[in-house]
Amino acid sequence: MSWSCGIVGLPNAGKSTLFKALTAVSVPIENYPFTTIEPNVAVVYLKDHRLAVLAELLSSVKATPPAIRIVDVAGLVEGASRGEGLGNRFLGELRSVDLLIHVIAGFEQFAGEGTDPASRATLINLELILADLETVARRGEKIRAQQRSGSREAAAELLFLDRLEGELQAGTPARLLSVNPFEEECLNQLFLLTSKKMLYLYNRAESGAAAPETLQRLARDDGSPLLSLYARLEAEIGELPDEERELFLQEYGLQESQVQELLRACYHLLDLVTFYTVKGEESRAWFAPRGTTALEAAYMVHTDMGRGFINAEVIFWEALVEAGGLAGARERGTVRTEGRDYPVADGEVFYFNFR
Ligand SMILES: Nc1nc2c(ncn2[C@@H]2O[C@H](COP(=O)(O)OP(=O)(O)O)[C@@H](O)[C@H]2O)c(=O)[nH]1
Ligand SMILES: [Mg+2]
Repeated sequence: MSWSCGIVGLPNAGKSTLFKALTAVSVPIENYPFTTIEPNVAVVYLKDHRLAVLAELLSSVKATPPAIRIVDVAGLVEGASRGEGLGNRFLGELRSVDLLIHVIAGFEQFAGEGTDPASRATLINLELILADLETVARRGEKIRAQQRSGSREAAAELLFLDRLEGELQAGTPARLLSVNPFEEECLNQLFLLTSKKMLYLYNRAESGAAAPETLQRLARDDGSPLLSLYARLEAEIGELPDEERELFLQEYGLQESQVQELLRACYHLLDLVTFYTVKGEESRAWFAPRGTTALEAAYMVHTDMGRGFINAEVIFWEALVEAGGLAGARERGTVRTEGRDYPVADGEVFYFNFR
């Protein structure tokens, strides 16, 4: 299972520039260079200092950090929701992502046009809402037929669809709706674009002005985080050899590439936790949704581990490091044995026992 973020925004907002920056700053590791699946899809690895410490302690030959898929969703323009041009294909691509990175240009080229960044962001949000309204209408037609044959559940869903339609028409993204468990189920089946979490990314000008108040307000009202970075600079940093990168960052007064910060923000927004496994010569970090059980984690690592799951030996990564390894930790009694329903906590190392 892997998580993916789709980059959306108006043409020339800097989406492809950001995509380039993201792929270039991905952690270069042996046998796992960043993988470009398609020209606009890449797998990037996140830095994880805990994994680095673990891998060193356990003398792992290979340390595999967790990955996130990035999709540069070109072509989301006005009219995309009506399937104009390549609209349909791109909306299809969007449906499969877990989170939207909404890029808004803040550089001079756009400033001259006199449109406010917030109203440009609203334009894209509107396209997403229009696409969702179509989805809701299609579902409504299908359910109405069922209702005529007397289904009570269909009647209840129709009631919800009506409310949903009204909210979308009023400009409210589906993720902001409060829903009961039944409605949540209805919503999940629709795979709406505005159900996805969104992160606003202000592609700031070189001068480094912060995002304007209007955009800050829009993000706040939306309940979504707003970050700002300079995409072109980040893409340039990505092209530098490692040894020059450090100097370049210092020159700009940056601790590290802000792309890592962006990826971390995505990670938090997706509400993931990180767990670790050690197998033979490989230490590996995994992302899992908060609340994932030990059994589900075992399945993520290998279907055989899930199928034959007996239990899991679990230890917090720091305790493992302090004990100098699993044998030492067992002696100290800091390794716990947990069953299938144990919820994975962030930072834990799992040794699965299976038959
Ligand atoms: N001045 C400036 N130009 C940028 C910046 N980011 C992107 N651009 C330029 O804007 C144009 C469009 O960028 P691109 O990433 O292709 O936008 P996309 O259409 O959203 O994919 C290109 O000529 C970029 O070089 C930036 O931060 N500052
Ligand atoms: Mg582009």
